[in-house]
Amino acid sequence: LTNVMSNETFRSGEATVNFIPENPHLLVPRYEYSKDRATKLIKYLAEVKVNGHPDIKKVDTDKVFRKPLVPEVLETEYPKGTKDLLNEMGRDQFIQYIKNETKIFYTDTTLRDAHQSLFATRLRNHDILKVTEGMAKNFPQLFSLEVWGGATFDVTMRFLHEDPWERLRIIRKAAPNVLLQMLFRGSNAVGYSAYPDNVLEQFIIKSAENGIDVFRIFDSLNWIEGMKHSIKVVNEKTNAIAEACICYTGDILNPDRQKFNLEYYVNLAKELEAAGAHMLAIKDMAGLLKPYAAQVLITELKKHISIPIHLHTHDTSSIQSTTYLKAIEAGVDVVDVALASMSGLTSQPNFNSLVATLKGSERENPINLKKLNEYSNYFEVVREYYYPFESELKAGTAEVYDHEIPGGQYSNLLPQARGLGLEDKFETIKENYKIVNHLFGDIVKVTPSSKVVGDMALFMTSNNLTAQEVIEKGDTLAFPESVKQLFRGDLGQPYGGFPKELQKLVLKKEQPYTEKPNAHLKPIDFEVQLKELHQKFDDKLTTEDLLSYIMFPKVFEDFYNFRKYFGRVEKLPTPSFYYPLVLNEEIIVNLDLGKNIIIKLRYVGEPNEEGFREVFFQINGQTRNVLVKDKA
Ligand code: 3PY
Ligand code: ZN
Repeated sequence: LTNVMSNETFRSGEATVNFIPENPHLLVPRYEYSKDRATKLIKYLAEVKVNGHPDIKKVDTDKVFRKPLVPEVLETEYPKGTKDLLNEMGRDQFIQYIKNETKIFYTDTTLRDAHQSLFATRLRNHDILKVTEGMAKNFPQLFSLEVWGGATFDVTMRFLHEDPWERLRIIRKAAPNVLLQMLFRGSNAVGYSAYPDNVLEQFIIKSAENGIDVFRIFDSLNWIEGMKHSIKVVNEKTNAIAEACICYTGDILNPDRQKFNLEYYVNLAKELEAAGAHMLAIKDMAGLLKPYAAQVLITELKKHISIPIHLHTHDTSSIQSTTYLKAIEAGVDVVDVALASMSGLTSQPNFNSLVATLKGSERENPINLKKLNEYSNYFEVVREYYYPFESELKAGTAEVYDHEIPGGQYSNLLPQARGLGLEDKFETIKENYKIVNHLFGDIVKVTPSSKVVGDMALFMTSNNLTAQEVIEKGDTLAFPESVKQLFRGDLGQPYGGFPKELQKLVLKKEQPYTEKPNAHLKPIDFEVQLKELHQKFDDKLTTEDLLSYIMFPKVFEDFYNFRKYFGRVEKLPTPSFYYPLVLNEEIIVNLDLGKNIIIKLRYVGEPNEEGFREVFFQINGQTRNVLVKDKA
């Protein structure tokens, strides 16, 4: 039986010969769907219809979304990729292979940093999964796909109501042949504050078990003590690659910015290699590494370390592809890029154009450019769904060399300012960001240290404070909580120490410390806590869920309850997840492999005396209704 049989037009006999060609989805076979699962989803759709999506302030009702074209995948088998090579060769030999190859390797960041930096990390599983298998089959030459970690972990639960572990597992399944990479914030794992060592350890082990092959480990102050433990755990407890970062800030070629000079970075890299890193990442989170600086830095690093070098940047200035060219000439091993339509501005440089540029050059790594363009075209259409989360940046800006705001933070700062009623003062906020950096003694700014600088910049802006006033009135100011945490030592120790005068003003009577931030945190008893988790929620929950709960207790609880009530909203196509359906709009929802249901919005009733509206749908032709409280 197919859905055609329950279609009203078809049953009324009014269908013409064009009816089936025009409505191919009606040929989808019907099956006995779980009423419960479908009911949950229509509760969600009804809620968005009546009250809108809480994350979206203004819907552009004129917007018409195009239909994304999923590129055809011709290969049936997965071609041999880097994951297969790692398995075959083992870690040490694989690392040697990466280092010795002449060709340049690529990491595609489309599924992690690109959307984190362009539209506030909102890319949903639904849009990811349509192309993961195809990307893995078409681009097995990739060094890796960066797909996890950073802000994706909490945002998937918090805003997308998806399980980050599930996301990792399904990506792994769809891309078994290519290395999968994540961003790991050292002592802060994928959170914003330090966790006990045994939580970091368990998190790394579980991430590797669920599919991570490359851990990019950084510390938000470049404090090596914040990274050592994670490097060691990856080394000793997994078969994965520990890629440790030097976070790049300042400008090594600027004589006025010599706090973070060439020698500083080379020393840090040597220490990371000695700590057991298998690869070095230069993490240029704000896109400050200029082309000629990259040439000098890579050349010098190559003289002093023997592990491969992986370069990461953000194209905020619009000139970072030339940084890659200089780095490639200087012998960098891997560069981070994003599919064309997901590249540029606060995201990574353009994958497609770089592949085209290197054609015929000594370090060319041939990749099917036609296919790359097809995947870019797919994301060009998909990206439209996320328009409310895009930053206002229209072109590259040289201002980034001044304010040094990381790409991933930039796309968040404007909404944050808007939330505080400061959106007209964005210029002042950027200026204050720079001023705060100098007040703080010129520090590395990346999650979470960048957030502290941002909080302080917003604080100064909303209170109309100058740098001088911060110092003069400091003993009476109630500094933001995150600023107190930074100066107390909760994020570790900055290079060169904290400015003492400001530290006193911020902390008042409290004493700072210089041990590792998690030195005072009690280890977690996983067995006991898992039991407690089972009691609190249900006994199907796993150690992975416990890790989500330990890191984000409130977010996890909300996610759990949301899913219980609304079900697996990740199954909904993205437009219907974010925007109200229009009357008689139909969507196809794939509940399980090959099991589709068709949901059609039929009617929205007037509010009753208690303010509830009855919303009518058809699910596979059968009428169903739900009651939703109208919050207006
Ligand atoms: C993160 O920590 O999420 C980042 O992307 C830092 O650059
Ligand atoms: Zn980044």
